[in-house]
Amino acid sequence: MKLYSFFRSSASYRVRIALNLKGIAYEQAPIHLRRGGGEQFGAAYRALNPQALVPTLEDGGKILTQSLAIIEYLEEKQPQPPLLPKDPADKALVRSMAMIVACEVHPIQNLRVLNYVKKEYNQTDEQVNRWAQHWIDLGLSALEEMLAAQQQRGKFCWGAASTLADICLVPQLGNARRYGCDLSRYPNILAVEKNCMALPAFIDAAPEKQPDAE
Ligand SMILES: N[C@@H](CCC(=O)N[C@@H](CS)C(=O)NCC(=O)O)C(=O)O
Repeated sequence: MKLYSFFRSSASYRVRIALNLKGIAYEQAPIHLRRGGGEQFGAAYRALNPQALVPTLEDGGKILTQSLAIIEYLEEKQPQPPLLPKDPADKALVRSMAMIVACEVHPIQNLRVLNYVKKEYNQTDEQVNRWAQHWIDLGLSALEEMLAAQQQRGKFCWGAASTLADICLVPQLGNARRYGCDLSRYPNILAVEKNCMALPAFIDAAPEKQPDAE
């Protein structure tokens, strides 16, 4: 498998964690999101991913985009270890935690959104950071409440092994720190992060460990 990704991209980071958890070997094709105006906008890459976003996964000639779709593909192709619980209600809970990050928080603090806010509305870097912080804090506060409400929570967002929820959460925390969010307000989230970051699958997927890291 070949993963088109950028070391600092949290959506790419999600897929790297999932591949590592499942023990699937892959090569990386780095796409630099800033160099030369952004390599994601090059014609060759856009032919693979018309949205001009990373990640893209190539598997035996098949091209897959959107990190959650890619992770669900990996889950179906190689079910062990599972990244989603079996029980439908538990599965919905895990997906809902993942979607807080992937559908509500991440899309509105993404590079292209921040660039648009900055240019179209003449905002300073500080104002743009405040925009990012606002949406990240809104999502993390909800997630923190959901974690606190689970009476029998294990070491992770749900249960005794990492799931799709952790895969989405951990990379988002990197973004949160980059934009100056105060994470001390989220003790349950920080405890989950600590437990995840004790696992090789998460450690090896970290941005600073990637071949294109700066
Ligand atoms: N929903 C997409 C989001 C992908 C995405 O936003 N990728 C970012 C990096 S994390 C990107 O490629 N940004 C480039 C840009 O904004 O121009 C997914 O989960 O794959």
